[in-house]
Amino acid sequence: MRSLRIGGRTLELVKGDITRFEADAIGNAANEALAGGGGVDGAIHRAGGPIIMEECRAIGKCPTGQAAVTTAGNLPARYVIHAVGPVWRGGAQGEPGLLASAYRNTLRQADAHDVVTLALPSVSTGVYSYPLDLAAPIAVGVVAEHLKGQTSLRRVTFVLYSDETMAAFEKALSELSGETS
Ligand code: AR6
Repeated sequence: MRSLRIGGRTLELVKGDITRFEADAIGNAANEALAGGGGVDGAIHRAGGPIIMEECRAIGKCPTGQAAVTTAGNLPARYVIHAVGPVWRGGAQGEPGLLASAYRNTLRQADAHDVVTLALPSVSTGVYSYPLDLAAPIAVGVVAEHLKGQTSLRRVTFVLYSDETMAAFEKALSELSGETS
């Protein structure tokens, strides 16, 4: 399953490069220092240009589980919401709660900036090694819950980079829709 309607809003899954996706805001999978790096973070800074790093430096740090907002430079978006997910350390160090919190705070930041369309990557499942089959249900679950409540968002799109990530998110979305129907 690749899309789900929730209270007149849409949660969808698309395969692709988030730096090319047109939305009011895109999410990033950042680190606490907001220092840039590899993965989707590197791709966003490369495509968006130096203004994003300048704004990250001005913000300073962002603790794990939180999210910080900058403009989006040359990207086809108005904002980048830098979410800091947890490093996977076996699952007993609060990782599920911190991952949920990173998504929840990203969605709150989106609302605070009147974002209507939001694109998100799969936070923590690359360099930070969070197992995909455990991360995907948290990601879609938090977004689905948020879309049931008061929000400016009308469409949230997970833009997923690999077939493996897409498969894990499709499974999680199917299971979620089974639970909610
Ligand atoms: N568009 C969409 N998804 C992408 C893209 C892209 N252009 N590029 C990679 N991904 P990661 P993390 C996927 O490693 O695990 C950085 O160094 C990727 O396939 O980017 O949260 C930061 O600075 C994976 O599914 O983020 C931090 O230090 C997902 O994005 C650290 O890595 C997340 O992988 C954060 O690690």
